[in-house]
Amino acid sequence: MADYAVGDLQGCFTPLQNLLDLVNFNPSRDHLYCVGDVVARGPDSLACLQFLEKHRASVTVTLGNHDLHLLACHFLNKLPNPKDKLGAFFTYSHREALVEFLQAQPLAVFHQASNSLISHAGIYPTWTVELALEFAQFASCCYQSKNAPNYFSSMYGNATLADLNSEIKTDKFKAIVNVFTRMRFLEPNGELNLSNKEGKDSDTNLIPWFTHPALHETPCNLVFGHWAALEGKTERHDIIALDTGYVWGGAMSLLNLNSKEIVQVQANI
Ligand SMILES: [Mn+2]
Repeated sequence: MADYAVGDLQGCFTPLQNLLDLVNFNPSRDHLYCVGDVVARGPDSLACLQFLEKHRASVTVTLGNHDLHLLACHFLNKLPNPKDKLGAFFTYSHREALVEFLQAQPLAVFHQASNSLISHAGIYPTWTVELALEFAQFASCCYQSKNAPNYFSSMYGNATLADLNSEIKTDKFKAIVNVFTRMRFLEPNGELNLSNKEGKDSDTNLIPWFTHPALHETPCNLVFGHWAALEGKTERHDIIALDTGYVWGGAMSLLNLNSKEIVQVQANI
């Protein structure tokens, strides 16, 4: 029995299969955590979702910005960004079960056996595990409620840290989603900077969330994806970046949560 975490699939199904074969993944015995962005940009988003849904008892996805975008398009009857290559998904007649599977997934999960918190973009540096899970729970209650369309329509745009404690539920939802799914850098005042997507040393005025002094001692191991420009490097053994940019010509990374061993499949370009 082993538990694995895989970096952003971004609609790339073949390398996922290759990685699972490499570790002899057995869904009746093992568990797969996807750090989110299982869809978009790559060629096989539909196949990724079909596979994950088929093995849903052995799969957990911590939703990423692209996964939420797919749900938003579904619930708001909007066309996805053509760059996301989601056409096959939105013309697939049995997509309801896939939507229902994705909507049932959390924004963050704590893996007890390895003392790891898994989420798409990370956690805000000052958060405890308990607070992170509380925020994740608040947000999933929003997008799993009958008011989900309302929350999806208010999801985009900047929010401030103060909005995390807002009485206005849609503002609080947006602020939580921004931390868990869109965060890379913080401004010197601690607010999120959502525009810089480059590497961690690209702007010395900005602070990568995981080098913030509050994380000098992490509350637990932190496992995340989302930031391909890091190329898997955080210079910390307890903060593990799994998005190694397969869809951009890099690699897909699979972490054994218990042993911390990582196996990779390289893109052939
Ligand atoms: Mn992402």
